[in-house]
Amino acid sequence: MTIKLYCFGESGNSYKAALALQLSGLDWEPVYVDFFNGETRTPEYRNAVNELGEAPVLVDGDFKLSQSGAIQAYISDKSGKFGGTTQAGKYEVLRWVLWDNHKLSSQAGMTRFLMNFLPEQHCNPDVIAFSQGRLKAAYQVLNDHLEGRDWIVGDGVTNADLSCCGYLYYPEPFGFDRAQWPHIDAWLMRLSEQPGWKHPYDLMPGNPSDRA
Ligand SMILES: N[C@@H](CCC(=O)N[C@@H](CS)C(=O)NCC(=O)O)C(=O)O
Repeated sequence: MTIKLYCFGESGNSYKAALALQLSGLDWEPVYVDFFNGETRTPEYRNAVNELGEAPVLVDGDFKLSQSGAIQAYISDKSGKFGGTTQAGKYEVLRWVLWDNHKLSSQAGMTRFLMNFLPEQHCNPDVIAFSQGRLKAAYQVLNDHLEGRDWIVGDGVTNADLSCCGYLYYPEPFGFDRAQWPHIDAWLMRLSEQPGWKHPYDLMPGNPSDRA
């Protein structure tokens, strides 16, 4: 049965799940979530799709799951890929996924949203500067970790990579300049060379140009 992923192109959190599905080789298809017209806030979405009011959501037959990190773990269990190859490696992958969800992607997603998708009158430059400061510290951690390594954990792609990259391929400015972080830059390039890799706007429906 084809796995469905509720997602939209602008969503880096959705991208983490979509990319894991895509690279796993599992049979899947996207279901477009009209986030920018408020779909995730409707009672229908919360009742039928996700009580948390978020994308992504994976549906595999009768099984439904939200939270990109949980979805990635499900994909790993089903495909045997990206979850880490040893017991210690599995915890190491989980450690980086949790770090990403807290320190990297949540900040990057919010900063990108404030700088690109929110009407200008609602943007607070102090909030943006604060978030960018926290992000800089996160980029430093990731860049330092990637020095001398191809992948975040072990010697192949894992959910640690598929999580941390969630917002880093997007073209909209949010203060992340790949050229300033050479080890992150090389790692993003390496990941984009994996067979089947696609950019978020090519992998999921929905693009800022739809609203232009
Ligand atoms: N920790 C969650 C975050 C999910 C999330 O915040 N998704 C955003 C889109 S990127 C969303 O649906 N937000 C809806 C809202 O805040 O109303 C995950 O990793 O899946």
